[in-house]
Amino acid sequence: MMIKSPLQIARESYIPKLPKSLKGNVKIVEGIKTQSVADQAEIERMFPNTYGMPVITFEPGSEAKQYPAVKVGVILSGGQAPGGHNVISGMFDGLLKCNKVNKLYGFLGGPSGLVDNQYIELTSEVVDHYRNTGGFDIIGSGRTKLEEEAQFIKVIENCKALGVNALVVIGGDDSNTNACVLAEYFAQKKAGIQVIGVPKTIDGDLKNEVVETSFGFDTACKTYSELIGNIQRDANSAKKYYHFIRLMGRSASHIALECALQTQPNITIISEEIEKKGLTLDDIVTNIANVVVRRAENGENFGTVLIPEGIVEFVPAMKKLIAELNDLLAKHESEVAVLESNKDRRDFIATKLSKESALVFESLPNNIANQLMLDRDPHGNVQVSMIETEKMLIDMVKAKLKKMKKAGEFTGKFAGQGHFFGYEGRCAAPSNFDADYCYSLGYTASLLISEGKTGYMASVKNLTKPADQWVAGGAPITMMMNMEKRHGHMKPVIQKALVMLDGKPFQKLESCREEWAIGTMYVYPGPIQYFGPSEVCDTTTHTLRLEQSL
Ligand code: FBP
Repeated sequence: MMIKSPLQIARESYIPKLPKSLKGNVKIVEGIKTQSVADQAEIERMFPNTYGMPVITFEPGSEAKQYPAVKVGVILSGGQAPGGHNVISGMFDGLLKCNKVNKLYGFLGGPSGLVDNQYIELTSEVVDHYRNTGGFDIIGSGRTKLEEEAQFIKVIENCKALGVNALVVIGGDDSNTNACVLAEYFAQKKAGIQVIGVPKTIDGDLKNEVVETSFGFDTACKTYSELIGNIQRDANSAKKYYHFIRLMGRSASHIALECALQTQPNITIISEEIEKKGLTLDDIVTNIANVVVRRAENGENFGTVLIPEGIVEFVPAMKKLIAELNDLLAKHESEVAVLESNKDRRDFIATKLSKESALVFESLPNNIANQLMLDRDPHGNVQVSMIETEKMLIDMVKAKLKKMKKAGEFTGKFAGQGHFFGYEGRCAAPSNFDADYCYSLGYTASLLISEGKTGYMASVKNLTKPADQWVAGGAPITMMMNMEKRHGHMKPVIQKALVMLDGKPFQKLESCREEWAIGTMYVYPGPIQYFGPSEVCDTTTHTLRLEQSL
């Protein structure tokens, strides 16, 4: 039996807000033919059935439509993000609104559930317990990559046996890439199974002209910002520690940037800026040390430093090293697997690297070098959440300050505390924004299915406006794709959205940096509020508000 907290019970009766256009009869409006963001000829050749479709918008319609009955399967894919349960409840309600006999099945444990035929029927008895809650535990999630034809055939067999004629993949860029590949395969094979994607990820890196933000980013950033604010108040009270806080987000620094805008820490590292400026690790350490020295001159031997978890992939020499490691680890997988110790693995790999990368690799602390050699995830990504860069930077800053002290350039004190925030925010109860956004996305996905669409991602736009002015529709996933190297081979994938250095959110940070570094201008956002004034409960991220400000 599920034990519910008082807040969970109170949130069960929260009715998520829907865009006005989805509340009554709906008509579909199609835009012009689309193109992929890059590598158009190659993507068109690989996706002949799903390339070039138009963007779709749902607008209020005058007639009630008779939608055909459908049986829909849903999976949650990849890392948890607040609001996944609301996508499912929005789909469930939307499907029943389209046709009372529609059915929804949840495949268990992510994409592997589709292949292994593990599922449950999602009835109101199940769904109602999960409305407005965090987590993906209603059906679980996983990171299995569906890429072998044998897996696709199994999925078709399992769907046919259950009578499922549409699948919804709730996932990030890699999972939606999978959704696109599946949609194309099913279309080619005339399997009669539609595939719709939903943009999920706390990382905020699945966004483009048709997807304004991925769900979960809002709640996760608010959760981390609450914690950062608390730490800042502790730092400002005790006045004795520098807190180095690494934040999840994979390659992109959206989470670090958003949390910085919410909390105004002393230093915020943005990976994309490091790459653009070609900064070395030593440059980063020197910049931090200089702020420590200047704050010490004002008698302030404390502070906060935000570090995006993907930073190592952006320091040019490290980036080159990681690219070489990715290829080498894929090429020599079996040889590396039989080596017994980390030292053996490091020595073996060092001999295969280019001279330049071997030097960088050997200069790293052993634990960081070991972490860089860990298995890639099923999509070929370095598991940056396992690389403890906050500890590495504390050690390097400490060493630099020791030298500066000897040279008479630093007279203060330095004590570092490392933190890593990621898992703390991924299953938080969704903010009102994410509860509404996710429910609307799920509802939109059910309409896309009922309209017979495949290869589309549900999209809900105009998100800084009140929810009834949001604009719902769908965008062909192929329009988001380009070719990238994965596991040593060029593959079609959804292009990741990194922080734009000419974008308003970064420019805002840049304009405040000096003031926030030396002054102590902390903001303490406090916990997410669910009940109370709209400006406290419903406002979304600084990132979205700045991006959409005129
Ligand atoms: P998705 O890209 O699947 O949404 O996952 C996001 C994320 O939370 C990253 O921020 C983090 O690096 C990674 O998942 C951690 O993966 P895992 O859950 O496998 O530890």
